[in-house]
Amino acid sequence: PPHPLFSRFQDKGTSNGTQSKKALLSDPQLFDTQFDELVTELTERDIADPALTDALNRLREVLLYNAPGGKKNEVQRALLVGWCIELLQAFFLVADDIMDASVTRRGQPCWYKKEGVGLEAINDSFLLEAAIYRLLRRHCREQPYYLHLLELFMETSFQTELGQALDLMTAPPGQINLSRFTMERYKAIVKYKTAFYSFYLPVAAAMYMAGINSEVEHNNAKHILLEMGEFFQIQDDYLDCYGDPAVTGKIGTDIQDNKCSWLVQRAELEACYARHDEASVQRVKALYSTLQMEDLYHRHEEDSYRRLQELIARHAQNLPHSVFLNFAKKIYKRNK
Ligand code: DMA
Ligand code: MG
Ligand code: MG
Ligand code: MG
Repeated sequence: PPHPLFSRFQDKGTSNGTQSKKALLSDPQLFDTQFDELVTELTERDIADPALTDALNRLREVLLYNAPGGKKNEVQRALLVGWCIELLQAFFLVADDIMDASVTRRGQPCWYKKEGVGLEAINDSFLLEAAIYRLLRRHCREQPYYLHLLELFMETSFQTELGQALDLMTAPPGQINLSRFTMERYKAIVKYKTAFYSFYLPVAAAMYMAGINSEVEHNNAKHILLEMGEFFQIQDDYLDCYGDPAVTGKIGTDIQDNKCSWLVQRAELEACYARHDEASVQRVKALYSTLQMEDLYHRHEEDSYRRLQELIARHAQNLPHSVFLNFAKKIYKRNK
């Protein structure tokens, strides 16, 4: 299914790309069409020896009689649950774009920005959410994992809503106070608003459908996926500023919205600078290194050396240049 991990950036809904892939994956007839093609591939294309005709006809008969049927239902249900995750994402995004005063999403105007929609989009987001539970009920009610999926979707929604609450209350319009933006707060926001629904949810849903219910297994998966989700949101913050809207499909609003974005690093300095404990010192150094201070310094060193040589050439007319150049050589590229 169209994996929710990618849909925030890649489902531009532009011309055809992702949309047609989605249609293909959710259409039972196309699933059967693919099977027909596989049968042809196995029985006609690969082997050309006419002596095998009878055996290949036999293979064809065996395939057609035995392969379709059972498993396909599970695949169809897995695709359905994939769509439910897409609906959950759509539900959050329609509301998120209103709250973030965004302009575009997936390469088109945000739903609430459309002529005649406006704040009715709030109810539309509720409709998208309701659709999830109707689909799950219709298609999965008899399955042993039905209750697990229901609880998973509800719990994930709650976690995401808590994350959005943190995100919004950390960004009060017009009130600049960078001390609100701590790394601890940042991590909590992104874990709850993004990592659960974008990363843990799809894998957990698949695990439940495959009958993997153990809490230990789920916690192991969660451990990895939440970490991945945190990085994903850091990328989202980076792209909000540096991404190309033609590629991301959305115009960034984090600066205007006073958001606690990963790019706002001053609070980290305020928390750790002028402190004597080793952990604080290391956090400042980590910040320096993400800002590529080493590169910056070396570039400055080169520039400065070049400028000085020019100065010496221009201004040291009576004294020998070596007086200055020897001095310069002593300090440039020094490491002690
Ligand atoms: C999105 O955070 C979180 C949810 C729950 C939709 P965001 O506002 O940074 O996302 P985007 O950049 O896609 O608007
Ligand atoms: Mg947003
Ligand atoms: Mg948001
Ligand atoms: Mg964003």
